[in-house]
Amino acid sequence: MWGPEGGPSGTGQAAPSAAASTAGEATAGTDGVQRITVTVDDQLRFSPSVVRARTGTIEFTIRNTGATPHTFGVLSERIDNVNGGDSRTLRVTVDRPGTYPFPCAYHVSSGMKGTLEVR
Ligand SMILES: [Cu+2]
Repeated sequence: MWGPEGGPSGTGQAAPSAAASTAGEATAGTDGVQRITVTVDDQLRFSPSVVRARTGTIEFTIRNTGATPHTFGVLSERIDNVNGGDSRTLRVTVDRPGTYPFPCAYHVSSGMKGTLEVR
């Protein structure tokens, strides 16, 4: 039985899997490296799930605030494992504008995949 706010036409909260994708912009430091922190947790998604950057070197910090381990891979670079509570960094240099997926190898079949958009 649906609660007072539930049901298909209810006004209750959306299911976690229906969470909208979020976008973030990598910010260039004085050294020219563009940096962004991507948070992962037990929701099996990247936040932000869309990372925007310019061509050049991009440094991702993957911060796992949950308990579930994840991986992070983009182009030919990869962090094999980020345990709960850990942070790991990965640098990648992108020469060409384009759209590059960054899946979690453990959970890509559950939809855990983000996108790097390079312009
Ligand atoms: Cu994962």
